[in-house]
Amino acid sequence: MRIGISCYPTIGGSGAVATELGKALAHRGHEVHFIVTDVPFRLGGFHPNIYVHELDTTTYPVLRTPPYDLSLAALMAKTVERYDLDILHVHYALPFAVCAFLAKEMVNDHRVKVVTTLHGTDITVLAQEDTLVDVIRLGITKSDAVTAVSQSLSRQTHELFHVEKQIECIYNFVDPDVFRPKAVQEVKRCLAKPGEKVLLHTSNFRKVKRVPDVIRIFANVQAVVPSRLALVGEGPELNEARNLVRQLGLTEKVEFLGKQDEVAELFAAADLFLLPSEKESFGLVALEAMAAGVPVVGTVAGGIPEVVLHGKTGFLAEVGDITSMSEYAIRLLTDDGLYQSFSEAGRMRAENEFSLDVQVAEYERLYQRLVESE
Ligand code: GMT
Repeated sequence: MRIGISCYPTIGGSGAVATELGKALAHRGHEVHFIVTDVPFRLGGFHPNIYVHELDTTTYPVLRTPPYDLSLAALMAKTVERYDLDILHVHYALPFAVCAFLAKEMVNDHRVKVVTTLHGTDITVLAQEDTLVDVIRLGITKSDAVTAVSQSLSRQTHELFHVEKQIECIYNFVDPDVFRPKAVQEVKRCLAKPGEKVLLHTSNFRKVKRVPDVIRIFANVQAVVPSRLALVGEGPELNEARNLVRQLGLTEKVEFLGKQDEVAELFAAADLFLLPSEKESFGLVALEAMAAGVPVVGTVAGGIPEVVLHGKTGFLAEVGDITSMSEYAIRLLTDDGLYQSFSEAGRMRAENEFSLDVQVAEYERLYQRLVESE
């Protein structure tokens, strides 16, 4: 098949999923066209069967802002026509589903099918904006198929947007050959002293991630278990996080690593992953941790319980329950037998339920069904 993919190419779960999906589809012999504002961060080197079409937005003094969405829709339409695309798969309702709808209108007679994958904040956060609800609903209803990355997100979309459309759940995935347990002594030495445990958190440091909870949990843990905290990523709450670390006197024990493209080795070097989010449609980072054999301590928010099995591959508590999460973390880090069983169960769950091969085949089946539905 010939498949167009649009996503946010910057660091973030949706961009990572869209890019890995594109790479996997290309590897399976499909022709993949990324229609994007920048080269996606996870694309890496050259891949046969992959084409990148970068957006060049028009500026003109009369236009107060460049008409980014319209230019993107036009580029989608051109790419559909030029490469005779079968599928246009967009990741994030806003603006991509609406751009894809416009593109389809522009190429009126074309049989291209639009698939929209909902990733989370497009639904759970932007639905709070009255001005955007109708436009997101339009994108959803005009798509030929809509998928969500968890059952929880699919349910929430129905509740918030009152759409009748079927929203199929196709879970996110991980490449178990990339994210796997491995001895990474050098990385570990950079993060901690011998005998210390490494706690890891990676995110875009937005409010919903509750990074201060990560730091407070770590403060409790390090008082009992010799340990360090590695924080990966950056975003609006970064300064607040730095201030809190200073206030709690933890500067020597917390490492701010900033944005990192290659995180598989960091996961492999960690002993525990913390994800205390208040909103999380799936929690790709939790899955990556499990694939690396690292248990997760987090919250029951959104789709996290569909990924992390409480009492088997991690421990989950209510949002904001720092005390329980600290106790769970200490329990895991001080009980070798329990730790080993969680580590193995997490790895096995990632391989069996969420591996790249399993979930990419789900998308292929969906595409095939749409192409044959003419
Ligand atoms: O987590 C973020 O804030 C980034 C966001 C994104 O759009 O890239 O992540 C969302 O999509 C990921 C991939 O499907 C999910 O794993 C994240 O749970 C989801 N984030 C939220 O729902 C807050």
